[in-house]
Amino acid sequence: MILEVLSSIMKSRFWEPDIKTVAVTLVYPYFQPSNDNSIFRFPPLGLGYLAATLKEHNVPVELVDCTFLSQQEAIRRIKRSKPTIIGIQSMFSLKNKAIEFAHLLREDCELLIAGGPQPTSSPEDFLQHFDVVVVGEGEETLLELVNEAENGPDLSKVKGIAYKEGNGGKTRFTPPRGFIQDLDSIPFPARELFDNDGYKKYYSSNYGYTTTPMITSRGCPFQCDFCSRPVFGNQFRSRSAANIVDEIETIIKLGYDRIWFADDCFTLNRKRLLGICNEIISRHVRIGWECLSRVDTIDDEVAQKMRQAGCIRTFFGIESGNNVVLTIMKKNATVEQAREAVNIAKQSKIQVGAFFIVGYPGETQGTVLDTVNFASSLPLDYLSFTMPYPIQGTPLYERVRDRMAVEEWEEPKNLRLVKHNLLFQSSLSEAKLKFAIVKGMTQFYVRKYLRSRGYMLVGRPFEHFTSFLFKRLR
Ligand code: B12
Ligand code: SF4
Repeated sequence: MILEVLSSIMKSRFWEPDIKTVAVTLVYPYFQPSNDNSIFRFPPLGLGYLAATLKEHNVPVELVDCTFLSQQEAIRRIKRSKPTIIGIQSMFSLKNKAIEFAHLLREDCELLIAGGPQPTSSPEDFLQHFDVVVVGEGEETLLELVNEAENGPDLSKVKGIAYKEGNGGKTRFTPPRGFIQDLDSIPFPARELFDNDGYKKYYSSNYGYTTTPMITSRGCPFQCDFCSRPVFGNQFRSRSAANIVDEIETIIKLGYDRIWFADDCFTLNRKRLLGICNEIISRHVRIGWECLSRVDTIDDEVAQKMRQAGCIRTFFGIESGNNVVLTIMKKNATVEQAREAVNIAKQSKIQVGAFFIVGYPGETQGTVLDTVNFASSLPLDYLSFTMPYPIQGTPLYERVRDRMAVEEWEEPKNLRLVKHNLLFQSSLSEAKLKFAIVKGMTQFYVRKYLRSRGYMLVGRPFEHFTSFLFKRLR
């Protein structure tokens, strides 16, 4: 009798050790395409943050980043980790793969959770395949889900989620969680769970340097028409300069020689930016870095300080070479500002990359030509053109949703010359836009490598001839 009582007490929660019995496996279902040489190939920072929070609370956690794995190997690793909870990250482009994984892993866990930008903007699409969708920032929500999984679970208590009541019942949304205000309170991402060797090998063999991502702020107050900010929203929140540089030091210890700042706009707040640069300089921290900027945030003093603090390259979302189109995009910046920002950065010896979009709703063939001609005339070190991607929740999506040509984003086939698909019906055909992209890239390289004399001899006639062809093309 006494033994029975003792054993029932032992089994009760009172006797549980501090280590949780729920084990979590986090999955980034992205597979590197063959012949990949993208300058943006990163481990999943968001999952690194989730893993760090779980670890801080003694929750056993594993991270499976599929980037350098085969699907078979990825599934084997996930199953081998014997998870109670599987959490799968998804963004716009990973939706199909995340759902496929959910089906393959359904029997291998007790709770299947989707999280990330796409589940946040369209939870319903994921709830047909997952038990729970985490809406927004995941650190606190996932931890609470783990605690619930141990205790109940009573999902209705967890803020910031969507789930189906009963078996296939009504969708329930719990109250929103709200943004994490003190970003310094979040532990640094669990970088020891990233395949650092794999990423270093990838970068050093393709580019001769090694880089990894880090994020110093969350949220962006701008309202660009095509941009989806479901997770971090419009409220700009920043970490302190000291906290940022503390994390930079941990990255240096891992042996990387560059950092890619994944902030929506690293240069948004001038005072903050100068503060970070000064902290890097005063602590003698030496590492190269790259970041995303807006063209209206750069001036000479800022650029020089950035360079002094190690900035190697900055990327501007210039988007268009036509001010009317920039207004349609609600970019709140002009072509003139873009040229000036590129020149300012170059004068401070910062390399410049720029992103452009062709075929935006409201564009004419004239404005597309403005964009490719403007882009190729800039002294850029990196240039990319894309077609518009209408992502659910954006004003762009609302405008074209009735004329979507394909329901889902597909990874463009790697062997195609221009790796972009036009996802909606437009008066400017996909073939025409692809032609514009090839024209823009060719003009860019001709200018870059043939310099001004070569440009006058070859580049300019090429520009005129291809503009003529472009207008003829249907
Ligand atoms: C770095 C980055 C990339 C990298 C890769 C990212 C990676 N390895 O994770 C590269 C450059 C390759 C990339 C490519 C693209 N990207 Co991108 N990218 C980003 C960027 C700038 C930062 C991502 C990041 O690290 N965030 C920081 C971490 C901490 O946040 P997080 O990942 O969202 O994670 C948090 C939550 O989402 C949640 N969470 C995330 N996963 C999970 C999983 C679970 C289980 C749970 C519970 C919670 C959870 O918790 C985390 C912590 O709070 C974001 C913008 C942004 N601000 O996030 C765009 C963003 C994610 N990208 C976007 C897009 C559209 C693309 C492209 C389609 C662009 C294009 N036109 O080609 C391509 C897709 C390429 C492909 N083939 O998949 C959109 C996604 C929108 C959407 N609704 O899905 C974003 C939001 C940009 C934007 N504002 O439009 N991108
Ligand atoms: S495109 Fe950049 S500046 Fe515009 S809303 Fe998105 S993150 Fe902000």
